Amino acid sequence: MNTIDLRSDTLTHPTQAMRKAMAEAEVGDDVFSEDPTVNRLEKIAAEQVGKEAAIFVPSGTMGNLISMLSHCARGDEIILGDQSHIFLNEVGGLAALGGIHPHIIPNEPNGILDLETVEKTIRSNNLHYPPTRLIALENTHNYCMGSPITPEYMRLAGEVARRHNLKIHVDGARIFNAAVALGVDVKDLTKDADSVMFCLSKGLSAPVGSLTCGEKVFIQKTRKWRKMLGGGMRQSGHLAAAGIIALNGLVDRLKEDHANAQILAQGLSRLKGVVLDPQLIKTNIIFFNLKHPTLTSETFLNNLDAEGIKILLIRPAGTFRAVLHREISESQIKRVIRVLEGLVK
Ligand code: TLP
Repeated sequence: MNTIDLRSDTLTHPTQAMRKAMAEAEVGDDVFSEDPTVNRLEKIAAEQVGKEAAIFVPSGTMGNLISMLSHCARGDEIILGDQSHIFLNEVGGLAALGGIHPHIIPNEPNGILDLETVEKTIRSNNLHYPPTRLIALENTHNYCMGSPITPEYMRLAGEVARRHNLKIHVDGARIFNAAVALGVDVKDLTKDADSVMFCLSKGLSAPVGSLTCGEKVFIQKTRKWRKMLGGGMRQSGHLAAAGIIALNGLVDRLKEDHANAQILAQGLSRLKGVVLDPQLIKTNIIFFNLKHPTLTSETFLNNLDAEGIKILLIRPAGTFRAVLHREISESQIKRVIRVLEGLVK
């Protein structure tokens, strides 16, 4: 039985073309900035998101952290959403390692931060307050149904930031999903941001790595932080080679994952006890609640597991996540729906 693993798009394996490119990559020591493949990947990444420079890092978490460390000093404050990955899932690195104060405001259901609330949250110049330095946004917004954030919102957020002399960082782990879903160039989603991190290792299927992009001077600062955190890699061109294949060939196909997510969401929404509005699903991430009279979360997961289907339990009270990716086909989705129909009667 083939496992249908819907826990995350991080589970994707490298394609054959990636494996070949990785094996054959021309490499050097990247700490000396002498790995030609890493240099090429960084150039392509910067060009694609419309920034001056980029840095290749081992993970999205490190890409976000070095961005925050480079924008802020100890004691500075960042405004970010209560559902953001940085706040929920990055081990509090900004506070633990950066001495940066997170000022949390609620995410709207579609992942944005209400800009009036942001503006009210920005600190005035008072002896008692930490200085607000940065607004951190997330696109697509993982925990808000994978919602894509629009260029128009980014433009308005940029206006707020500039009015108050703040920077904007975008956790764009899945920003290419956002661009594909909205039918816009990714640059339209990044031009109002000072820095953007995106991942190669999610829907784009590369085995390892993320990029942080921004102005040259900013990226120089991030290099120092990356080194301090132990992220100075050596012949990392072997990894970067897969990233080049991803950026040059695997972006457009993300729309297949979005279409499959829609099929699964429609199927799920018809099941007894499942709470989900499929219209809210715009990319590859589905969150749903199970409120079934007899089926517990644990039994639900175990029964699916016995059928070779894996989804992620987010909250024991019955919130689940399913993420579509390159290794899940439409026929597998249909099988998942059939199994679910048998289970949730
Ligand atoms: N997200 C992972 C888990 O950590 C939850 C996933 O399976 O979705 N930003 C966003 C929006 C993310 O979703 C993730 C990973 C990251 C940053 C961190 O990336 P990595 O895992 O490469 O450190």
